[in-house]
Amino acid sequence: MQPPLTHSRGSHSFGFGWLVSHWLGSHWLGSHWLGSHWLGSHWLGSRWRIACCVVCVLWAGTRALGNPPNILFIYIDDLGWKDPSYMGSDFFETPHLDRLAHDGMIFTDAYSCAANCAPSRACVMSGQTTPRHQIYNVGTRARGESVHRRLKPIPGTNTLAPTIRTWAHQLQSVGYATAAIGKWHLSKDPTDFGFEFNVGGTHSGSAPRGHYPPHGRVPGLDDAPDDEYLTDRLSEEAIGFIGRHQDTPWAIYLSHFAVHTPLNAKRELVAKYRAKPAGQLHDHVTMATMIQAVDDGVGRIMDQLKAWGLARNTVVLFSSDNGGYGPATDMAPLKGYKGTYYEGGIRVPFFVNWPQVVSPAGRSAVPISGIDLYPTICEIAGVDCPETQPIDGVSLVPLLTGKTKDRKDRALYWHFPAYLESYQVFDEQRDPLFRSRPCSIIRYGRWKLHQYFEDGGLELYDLDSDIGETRNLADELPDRSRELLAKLESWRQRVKAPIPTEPNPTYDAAAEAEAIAKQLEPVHQ
Ligand SMILES: [Ca+2]
Repeated sequence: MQPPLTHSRGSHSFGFGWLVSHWLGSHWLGSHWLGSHWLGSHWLGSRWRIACCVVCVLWAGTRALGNPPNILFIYIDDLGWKDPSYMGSDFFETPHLDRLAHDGMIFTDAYSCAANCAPSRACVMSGQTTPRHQIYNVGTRARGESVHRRLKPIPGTNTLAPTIRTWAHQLQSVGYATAAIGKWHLSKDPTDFGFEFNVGGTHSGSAPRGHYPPHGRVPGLDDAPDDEYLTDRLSEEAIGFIGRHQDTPWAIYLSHFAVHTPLNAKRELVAKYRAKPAGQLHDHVTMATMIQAVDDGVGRIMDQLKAWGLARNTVVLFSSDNGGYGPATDMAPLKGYKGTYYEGGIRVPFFVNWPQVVSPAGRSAVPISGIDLYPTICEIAGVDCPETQPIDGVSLVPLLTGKTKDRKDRALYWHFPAYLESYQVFDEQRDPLFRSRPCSIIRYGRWKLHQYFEDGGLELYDLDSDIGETRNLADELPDRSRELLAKLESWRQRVKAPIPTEPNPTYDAAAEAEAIAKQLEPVHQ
C-alpha cells in the first residue's frame, strides 16, 4: 500500500491521512499497541474503522503515539562476539551499548549469515540465505593460491539483484524516511534499494581511504575536515537525519565502517588505552579506540533522541556482519574469527532495545540469524514482507515480546561454495592455507555440522557442552551426523544451492602439502 502523500527526499508530512490509512491498514492497532489480535485489521468492520478514525484524530497531536516506532539499526563491521563489554571484553569499553543491551534483549546465539561482509549484508538486506541472492563472497574472483584449490569455486555475483526488495523498500512504502549511513557494499548506490538518503555508501567494503580524510569521491564525505574521524561523522549524520525527520517515522541503517581494516585509531583515545592494563582476552589499543568511537557515537545519538522526546518510540537493533578480525581481537572460548565457519567467524553480538515492549534484562539463547532482521523490522513497522520474493528469516517479535520462548524445530543454514585465503593468523581454522574452503553448515538445536566439499569431511559439534568446537563427534555419533546431513541436503535442494564439483585443473597436491607444512613449521619449533 502506498502512502497517500507525496513522498519526496527530505520532506515528509505525516498527518491525519497517513495515520488513518496506515494504522488501520497495518498491524499496529491489532498486534502491537493493544497486545493481541482481537482488534486486528481483519476483524475491523467499517463502523469500527470510523470510530478508530476519531481516536486517531485525538492521537495525531501526540508525536510519541502518532508515529509507528523509529528504527535505528546499528551494524558494526567485523565486531567480534565478545568485543562489547556487555559480552565480556576485559579491555574494550562500550558503556552506552551495554546500557541499551541490558535495557533490552540480548541474543547470545545470534549469527551472521556468512563469515565475511558482502554475503552477510546481502542476507540482511534481502532476508534470504546466500543461495537465493548468490552473493557468496567478497568479489567473485577465486581467493587464495590456485594450486591449493582442489575445486573450482562457484563465483556467484557481487551485486544485489535490482529485483530484490529490501526491508528499506518496505518501510519506504508505508512512509518511513530511510537513510543508509556508512558501508553499503552491495551495489553502487543504496538509494536504488529503498534508501532515500546515503552518506558513505558505495560498492566498496572498506572505509574510503581509511578512517580519516580524504575519503575521495564518496557520497556526502568529500567535505570532511582533516581531523574528522569517520565513525564520529557517521554518528553525526545519523543525528542530522533524525533532526530533519522528527515528525515522521524514520529508519536508519547506521552501518559503520568501523571496526574493519584499515585499523586506524581515533587519535584522541590512544593514550587512554596505552595506559590501560591489557586484558587477558583483549589488548589491542587501536581496536579499543575504534570500538569506543562507535560507542561514544551511540551515546550521542541516544542523548539527542531523549532531548527530542523520541527515545521511547525508537527501536535500536544492534549487530555485526561477521566475527572479529583475528589479528586484533579474540572470540574465545569460540574457535575461529572472521572468514571461518567456526563459531568465532559467524556468532555475533546482537541485541534489541524496544522501550515499553521488550522487558529490560531480557536474554535469549534461541539461535537466530541476520536473515531474521528483515521480517523483524517489517513487523516492528507494521508492514508486511513482500510477496514477490522468498524471505528465509523469521520475525523475532514473538521472542522479543515473550510470546515465544524457543524455536526448537528451526535449523539455521550457511552455504559457502568458495574459498577465503588465510591471513597471518591461522591456528583456528581447518588448515593453514584457507580460513574457509567450500562448505555448508547447519545449526540445529545444540548441534552443529560442517560439511566440506573438497574431501567430504564432516565435523559435528555439541555446542551445549563444547562451544569451542574442539571435539569432532562425527564418527562417534553417525546417526546424528546423518540426520543433520539429510536436513542440510534437503535445505540445499530447496534453495537450489550450487555445490562446487568441477576439479580445478591447476590444483597441485604436492604444492599444497608443501605449503601447509611450511606454514605449520614455525608453530612446532
Ligand atoms: Ca565484515
